[in-house]
Amino acid sequence: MPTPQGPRGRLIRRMFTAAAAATLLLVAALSQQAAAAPIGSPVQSQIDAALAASPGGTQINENQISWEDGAVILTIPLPGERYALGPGEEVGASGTHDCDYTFTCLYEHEQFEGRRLDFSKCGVIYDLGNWNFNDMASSYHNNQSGGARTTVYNWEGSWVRIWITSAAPTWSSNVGEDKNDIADGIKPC
Ligand SMILES: [Ca+2]
Repeated sequence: MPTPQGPRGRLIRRMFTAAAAATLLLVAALSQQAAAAPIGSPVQSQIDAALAASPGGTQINENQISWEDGAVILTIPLPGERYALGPGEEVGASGTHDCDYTFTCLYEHEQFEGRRLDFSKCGVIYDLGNWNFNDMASSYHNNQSGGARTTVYNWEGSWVRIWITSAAPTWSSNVGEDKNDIADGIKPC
């Protein structure tokens, strides 16, 4: 979150205490997130928004979109569900790292909750902003074949690595406070 620049920024900094400024930043962050993925909005409207934001996708069922012939799949939790589950997927007892074999997945929230993005193509860095998923990833599951490792990046004018997974299969239910909600790019393998 950049600090306000210029005369208006200096005025703002004078006007508010550090605590008030922190609150403003939090509100701005929350409203930015709400704009990207309206909480509680119908699944189909989220699907429509994702299709519009990232052309070339195909809705493959009620709550999933596929791009690049299935190399990228977005799954949106169904109403009342904390987990993004595709057809036939079930929730484990205490959260579930449920990325399909040969894919590496990012989850919107810790404990593998919220929207899920699945990737399976090597050699490219995907911009998570294409799926309104920048600054959101909180947990992951790398379930690719052959011990592949996934690299995740923050955008700081260039791609800056924030984590690389262990050899698949591997997962994290919580990437940690310093890495939470900052990822902007992923190199699946
Ligand atoms: Ca970021």
